[in-house]
This record gives sequence, structure tokens and C-alpha cells, in this order.
Amino acid sequence: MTQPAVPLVGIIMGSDSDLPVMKAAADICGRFGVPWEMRVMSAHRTPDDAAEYARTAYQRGLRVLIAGAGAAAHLAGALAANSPLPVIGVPVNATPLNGMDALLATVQMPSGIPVATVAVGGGTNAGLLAVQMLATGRPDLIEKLLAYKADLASAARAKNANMPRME
Ligand code: RP5
Repeated sequence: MTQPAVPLVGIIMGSDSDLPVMKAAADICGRFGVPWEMRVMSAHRTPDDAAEYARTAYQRGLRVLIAGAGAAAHLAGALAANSPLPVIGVPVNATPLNGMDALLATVQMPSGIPVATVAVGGGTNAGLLAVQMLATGRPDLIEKLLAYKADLASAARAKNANMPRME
């Protein structure tokens, strides 16, 4: 029987309401064959769980953490405070402030505790950034990333076919 792969990327979110954004990060990891795990953990509602997860993530084999949260989004920072792993922050639009609250809370980290913050709702880029971090020591992932970029370029060039032309 084959063993399930040890997750390399931990995808954490403050609430299950963040899932539509964070699922995009998991989809990207899966596309590149990078094993991931997903958890709901909150810097405010379950702070001890979040701190414990961050403290033990490296020993469990995880190599990158992605944290998504909305409102006063302190989850990514709380994980970064407790882990030597790189943490990617995803601000989620969850309040009448349209994600600006989560963006500022996630990106404005004090010196010494970095969080690599992507755009509001940027689950896809968070997944890609995690894969790119892992790829620094993985030539197989570099090859897949080059192919991904080539596909992006082809799709962008193909849009020219639908541009209006002067009669
Ligand atoms: C944050 O509050 C969560 O990350 C979520 O974006 C937001 C709302 O959470 P719920 O009230 O939907 O559980 O902590």
C-alpha cells in the first residue's frame, strides 16, 4: 500500500468562509504535484492551536505556510511569529472594507517577522509563490514552472485573435 505523501505546504485559514479563496492555492499546489494540507485556525478564536501548529510545522515536514484571513487579519503574522518557515499571507475580503483591513493587517509586519503578502483574494498567486519557493531546490518544479509560464504566454497571445481590427 502506498503511503500518503507528507504535506509540504500548510494552507491555513481563519474560517471556513475563507475556503473559496484558499482553495485556489490548494488547486495550484495539486497542479504542480506538491502535497498540501488544509486547516481552519484563527489567531483570535483558537490562538493556542495556531501557535502550536506553527511551532511544530517544520518538524512535521512542512516547508511553506500559506495563511488566509479576513477582517483584522492577524493569522499570517501569528504563524510567522512562531515558525522559521516562510509564510505567505492572503488577505481575504470579508467585511464592508472590501479587504483593505485584511491587506493592511497582513502586510504591515514589524521588522524581523516577514510575511510575503499577495493581493486581496490572491489564493492562486499564494499557491504559485509556495511552489516557486519549493522549486529553488527542485529542478523538476522549475521545469513545470517554465511550462506554466509558457502556457500563460500562449494564452495571452491567443487573445490577439479576438481584438477588433480596423476595416
Ligand atoms: C476572519 O474573520 C476569518 O478569516 C474570516 O475571513 C472572517 C469572518 O469569519 P467568519 O465570521 O465567517 O467565521 O477571522
